Amino acid sequence: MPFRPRYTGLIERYRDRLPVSDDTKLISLGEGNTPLLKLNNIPKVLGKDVEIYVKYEGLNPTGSFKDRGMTMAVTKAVEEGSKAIICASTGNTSAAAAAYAARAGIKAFVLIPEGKIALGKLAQGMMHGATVIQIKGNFDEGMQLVKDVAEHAPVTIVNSINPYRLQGQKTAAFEIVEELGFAPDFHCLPVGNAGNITAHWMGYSEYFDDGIIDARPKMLGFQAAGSAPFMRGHMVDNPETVATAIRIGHPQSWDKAWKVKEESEGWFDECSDEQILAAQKLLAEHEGIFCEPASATSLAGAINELNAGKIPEGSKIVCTLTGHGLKDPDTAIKQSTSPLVTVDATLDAVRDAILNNIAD
Ligand code: AN7
Repeated sequence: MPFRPRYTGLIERYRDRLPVSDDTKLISLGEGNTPLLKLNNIPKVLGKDVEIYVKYEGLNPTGSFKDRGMTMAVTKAVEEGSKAIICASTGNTSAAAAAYAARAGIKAFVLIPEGKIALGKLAQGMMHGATVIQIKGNFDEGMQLVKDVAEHAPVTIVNSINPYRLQGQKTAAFEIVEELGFAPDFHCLPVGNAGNITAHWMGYSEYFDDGIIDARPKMLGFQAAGSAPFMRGHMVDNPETVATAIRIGHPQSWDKAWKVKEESEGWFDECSDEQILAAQKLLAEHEGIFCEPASATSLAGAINELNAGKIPEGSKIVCTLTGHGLKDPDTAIKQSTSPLVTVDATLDAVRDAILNNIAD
């Protein structure tokens, strides 16, 4: 029997809505088609009458939503004859770039802020054979260096300033609409460079313009309080947050994101690191869903807006969980309060460990 893959990726699925031709060779790892899960327990824990759905983008091939954009960016880079790609990254973009470059048989160069990327993401970049360049600086400085160096070397930039990235990422909105049968009232996203919120709005708008949905969601963008240029109204030079994925002070899609806010009648807000970690834990402990800290910013933000009455009860909310929790095991273990019990390898000791903990 011939090999017939069950699912061949988002470009194949949405071919007529993406900039590819019949002859384009697709570089794919079977990305997209991620679960949309309705939260069963958290609304009860919060005491709120709301429908919250999470789009679990951590189940993409490299563990984040970046794969949606990267399959498009690398497909087009290869089509245009490029032999090398480059990006600056807080971690997930570099992991996706490294993997898709390996798949395509081209080179990847990734610039990351030294000491400020989660362990799993570093492992991915190195394992997929990218040249990992750690800089003694942050993402924003890395991004500027990438733009400068791309003028002097034969490399294609695959950060979200590459327009094909947002084209790929808009497909997340298509999937949500097809699964729900409507657009949610509110769509909550973590915001770093603001590429993803822009891409989602493009997707919803395309379906709206084609009459597939009759309303679009209010787009809510949430930032970590220490890295919140959209809240400050200007760029931030020394961003800090436990959510290293969104430790970004100079968002690349600044103008586009303000436009999304205006057009969708949405807004930006900020979450403290404590709120972000609490939301991450809430998802893990009450729903069995493990996302990385940055991703939990979408739920942390939704909870804040519900508590403030800015999202009314009865609303239908989608939160994008952008990356998998396994990306950042260090932060997870550091904040876990679950019992880790070490005992002798005897029946008595193990029985006691169970009896001591069974009451919780
Ligand atoms: C898990 O990898 O910018 O607002 O270099 O990894 O589209 O930037 C990561 C961003 C949210 C923010 N959640 O998305 C990078 C990078 C996770 C992320 C974001 C990122 P944008």
